[in-house]
Amino acid sequence: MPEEMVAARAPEMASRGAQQVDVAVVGAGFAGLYLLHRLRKAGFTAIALDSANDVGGTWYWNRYPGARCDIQTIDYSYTFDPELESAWTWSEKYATQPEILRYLGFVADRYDLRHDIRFGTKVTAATWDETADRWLLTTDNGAPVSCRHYIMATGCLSAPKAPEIDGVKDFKGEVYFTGRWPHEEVKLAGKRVAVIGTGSSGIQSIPLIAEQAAHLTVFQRTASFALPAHNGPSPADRVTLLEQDRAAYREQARWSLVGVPWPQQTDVSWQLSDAERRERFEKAWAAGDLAYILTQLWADQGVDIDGNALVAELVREKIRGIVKDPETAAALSPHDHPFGAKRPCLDTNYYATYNRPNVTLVNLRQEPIKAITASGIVTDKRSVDVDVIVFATGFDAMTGAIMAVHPITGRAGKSLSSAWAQGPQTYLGLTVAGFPNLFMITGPGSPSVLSNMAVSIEQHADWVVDRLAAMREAGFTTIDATETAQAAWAQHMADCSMMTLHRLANTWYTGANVPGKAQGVMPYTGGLGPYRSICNEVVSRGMLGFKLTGPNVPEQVNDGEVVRLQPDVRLVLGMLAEMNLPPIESLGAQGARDFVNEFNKGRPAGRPVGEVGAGMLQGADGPLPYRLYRPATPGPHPIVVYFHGGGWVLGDELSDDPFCRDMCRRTGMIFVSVGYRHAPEHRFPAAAEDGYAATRWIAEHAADLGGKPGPVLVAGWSAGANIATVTCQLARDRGGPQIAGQLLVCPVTDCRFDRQSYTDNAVGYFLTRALMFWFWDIYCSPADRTDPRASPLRGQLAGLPPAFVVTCEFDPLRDEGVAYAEALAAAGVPVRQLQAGGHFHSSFVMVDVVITGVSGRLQMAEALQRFAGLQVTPPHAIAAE
Ligand code: NA7
Repeated sequence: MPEEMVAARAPEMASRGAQQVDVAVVGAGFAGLYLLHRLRKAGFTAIALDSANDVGGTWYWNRYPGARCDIQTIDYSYTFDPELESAWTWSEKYATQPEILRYLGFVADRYDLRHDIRFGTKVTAATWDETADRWLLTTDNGAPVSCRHYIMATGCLSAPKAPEIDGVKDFKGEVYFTGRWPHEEVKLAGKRVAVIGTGSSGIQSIPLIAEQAAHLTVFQRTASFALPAHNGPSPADRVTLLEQDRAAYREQARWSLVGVPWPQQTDVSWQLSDAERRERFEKAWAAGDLAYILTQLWADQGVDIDGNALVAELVREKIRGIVKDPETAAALSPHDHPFGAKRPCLDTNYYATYNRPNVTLVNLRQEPIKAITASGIVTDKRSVDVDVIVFATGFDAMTGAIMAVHPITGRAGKSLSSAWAQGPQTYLGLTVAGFPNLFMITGPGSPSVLSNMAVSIEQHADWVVDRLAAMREAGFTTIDATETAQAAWAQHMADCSMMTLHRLANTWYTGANVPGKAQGVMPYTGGLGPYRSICNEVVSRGMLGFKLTGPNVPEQVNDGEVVRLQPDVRLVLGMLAEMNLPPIESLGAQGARDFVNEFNKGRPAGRPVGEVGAGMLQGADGPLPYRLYRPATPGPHPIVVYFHGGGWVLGDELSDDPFCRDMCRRTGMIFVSVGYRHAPEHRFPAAAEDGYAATRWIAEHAADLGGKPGPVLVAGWSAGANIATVTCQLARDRGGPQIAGQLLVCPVTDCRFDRQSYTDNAVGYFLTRALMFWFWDIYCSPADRTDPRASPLRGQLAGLPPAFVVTCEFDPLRDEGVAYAEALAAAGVPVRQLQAGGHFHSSFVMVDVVITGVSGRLQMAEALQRFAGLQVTPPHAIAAE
């Protein structure tokens, strides 16, 4: 038989004698057990395979001293069956590994799962058989398995990482890995022990090892943040909350960001005094709860480097208070990553352990390990002889268990390791294009380790099993993600990763702990609740992003991108939609103004600047109010004349207050926000003429305002950007003042409504086409609209100051902004553009709400600084103010 024919028939031959099931699951931990239960209930034949000899998954292997969960056990439990919940009571707030293992055994027995689990069995290869539309699994123990669907419930932390230190094999003493701790008792009494690694496993085990060992030497490369677990009985208030309304508690957890029902924190750090912040921190420290301290201090702690630095310093202060030797305390204090960007640890007596006379800390940042020898560990500065080395060096996390454990071959012979050579690519963290009928539970691209795993696992397993049941119902036998959907998910993941600080730490979240591994934030940072809603949306939009096939039904390909908006924009628009607000144009001018004023009261207050002042300036036809924002740095500063948004009808010099504060801080310039006149009381050209007159007045009074004499700059958002650029045209034509540059954010530049963005974004993105019609009608009669003072795109553009033009993808005004930038460039004006993908009209002015707007404002600030001839401020310098 020719070789190709042999190869083509290989799966068929191998599948002879194979165990035939609908679904095979790898792993018998939290995820594998629940999957088996659900699959069986849904009428599928299913088996699980696990290399361990019992259930438990990560809790089977990680049996080192002190191993416990770090999410409270009342939350770290299955929730699918209320009877199971009442049949099991945890003995402690954070259960030990043996108790969690007992729980999983109890679950396996209660639902009679064991007889469908092949223990002591490793999958050695998984191959998609294109002719049969089935997966074929070979194993190291017993028959192969032929299954329609293959689900990796392999856990995120199940492939221990190699120690990467020379000489491990030469060591003559005992060697243990926390992730593969022996089942029999390990006797450390009287021995000299070394622990390498100070992540959770090291931090949990070090205090207990120190109690037994004659001497313990801890080798620390990166200091972690650790907080006292205050273990004991489950806190009464949490238990009461759960028991009062179990279903509501669980539901709230399911829709929360991290899978534990804590409310969303809204106070931002700079709104709180030092004393208030300290009080909150002390409460969190006393609570001994990771989910609490990571979410409940202040709203900006996880998203803003300054808000985060406050927490980090408070933790370091605690470390200094506990550890007596200042040098050891300093070495134990993390300075190289934001708090929470690497998983903080829950400990019992960790820092106090370093006060013991039999414990030594070796700071590998100052003296790296050179080698392990027959008798111990040699660093740059010393040689430490030991009897035992414990490697608490972590895991090839998230992808290790999926990719490195066995070869997985999908369509057209493509291997998963080649598909993921540049980093994991998934759709929803659940599927991989080109690998039909393969699912991952808590894989890369899912919230997984950034959430309460128990809640994530149930969501994933439910979603997968429900999909399999729906496919069966419809006659489909294969499901495969489309490349478009997968690429869009990668973009969404990248957008999400800009919202949090995880990207700023070298951790197992990013793959940085494994030499040579592709780098990038692997878990989904957009939060569990939003993730759940996206998975639901995929289904409600007809399995968006999937191709489904079956022998007797037409193929269904629903290609597309499930999330195109920036993650926080999606949340904001979702919240607005839920509020069911009346269309602004239905409220009348005064009603709309009242509405906007009321609406603005709910937004985060802007950050402090050096000084905020108010005054009156001379407009085109009388005095106008202004608001002045002065930086904290020594002046005189260049002045930016700012025009607020609001369609020439709404808003005032205060209405873009957070934006003006933010830009004042970022640019180091004075912002003067002008209260120009509004329609319908003052129609065109009142606002335009006021803009010009105000700019002239401010330029003339620059020194009195504490500003730098010389050219001013102009900036504006929306209709304010219209006024800003009209001002530039008038200043050029009327002999001054000199303007050094213009920042135009989502400008109105033309009175035409037939550009594509008016159609694409007519409704659904807050600024609607109907609202723009209304604004134009109130401001300007049709006969006047082609006047360049209303539609600056129709004016002469040559000789205008350099411009930075910002447009947003989901904005009716997008295309006229782009057209203006292009027209400026064509007229020889130096112009740069920011076309902000996934953003909507209000993205950049919703400071501290739309977090992904920060990078855009950073670029705007750089542009203004360049226009003013200033040095561009590096982002972190702002914190110093
Ligand atoms: P982690 O958190 O990855 O910690 C591993 C530790 O081992 C960490 O301090 C590493 O330092 C250190 N390490 C790794 N390799 C070396 C070498 N070659 N030399 C010195 N030090 C090394 O794993 P854990 O098992 O503690 O915890 C994993 C998760 O389990 C935890 O987050 C909880 O979710 C439960 P590094 O940071 O790489 O400098």
